[in-house]
Amino acid sequence: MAKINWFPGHMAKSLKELKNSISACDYVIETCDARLPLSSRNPRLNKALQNNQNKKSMLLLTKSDLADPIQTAKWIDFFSQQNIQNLVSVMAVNSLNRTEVNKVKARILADNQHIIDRAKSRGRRIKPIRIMINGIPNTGKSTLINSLIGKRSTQVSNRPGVTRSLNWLRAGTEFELLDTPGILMPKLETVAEQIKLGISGAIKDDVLPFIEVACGLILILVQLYPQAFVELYKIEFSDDADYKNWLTSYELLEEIAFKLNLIKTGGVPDLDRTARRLLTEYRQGKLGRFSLEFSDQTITFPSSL
Ligand SMILES: Nc1nc2c(ncn2[C@@H]2O[C@H](COP(=O)(O)OP(=O)(O)OP(=O)(O)O)[C@@H](O)[C@H]2O)c(=O)[nH]1
Ligand SMILES: [Mg+2]
Repeated sequence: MAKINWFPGHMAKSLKELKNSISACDYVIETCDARLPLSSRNPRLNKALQNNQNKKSMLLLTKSDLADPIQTAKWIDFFSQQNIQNLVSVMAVNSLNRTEVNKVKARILADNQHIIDRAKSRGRRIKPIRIMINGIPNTGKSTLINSLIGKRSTQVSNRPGVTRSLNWLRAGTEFELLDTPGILMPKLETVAEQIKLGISGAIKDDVLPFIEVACGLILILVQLYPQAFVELYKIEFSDDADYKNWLTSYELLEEIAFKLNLIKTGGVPDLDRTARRLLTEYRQGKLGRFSLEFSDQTITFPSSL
């Protein structure tokens, strides 16, 4: 498979700006996608920010309404037990749900109580807590900010790479929030990583080979949720076939095309349309709440197509 990488100039520039802004912040919220919490974290970002700054941070697993709730709970335990430097809170959120966002708000206040107490004890005015929100593209940074503020203050889109510059926003008297552009790794190491980020929408669609990415989605779901395709498309699996390779996932894509009646003239399955349909429905949660990574189960991911 061709390498999928996407690291436009604005990301390199933003990484530098993030390093310069960290000293002005009290707290950092790192967003990652609850469906793929490992692959949707950028280790370079954390390293760059933690090099010389000891800011308390929260790891927020976003889009939890799209992820498998059992796996999300396990991921929260997993990260909580990791003793990650400066990490004081791990939570999951559906940023479109007010009750859940209020829980995040309460946790931010609890994590920063020492700042409020210090100001009070010195008889000073309580200043807003300054929070940097960072993470890879399309993990819902701007959406979370709008929900914390309670109105649409920063641009949100289902495409990645929408926020292009750092932007401070005020949320009442309690918080000042720094919206930041999503920053990916300059090079994605493994095919699995590339595929998962392609599926989730973190990589710009223009650089995605849709059919390969959809085959990757099939490959993952067949292993983690063996019943999914039986239930969704009434596909029958044979016991003796190996479903952990690209060829079978390609054949399954063809079968799905027939089941969805996406056929070109001459009776040929329209794989491009089928792949796009599958990915769109997965991203919108219409296929179901399927996570792409489990904390306690690894999957076979053949390296080439
Ligand atoms: N279902 C669901 N969708 C969400 C959630 N959070 C964000 N989204 C959607 O995800 C898409 C991306 O959201 P943004 O807030 O623009 O993401 P971002 O991290 O700011 O992206 P960049 O600025 O490109 O880095 C939008 O279509 C949002 O509506 C969530 O918790 N649940
Ligand atoms: Mg944004």
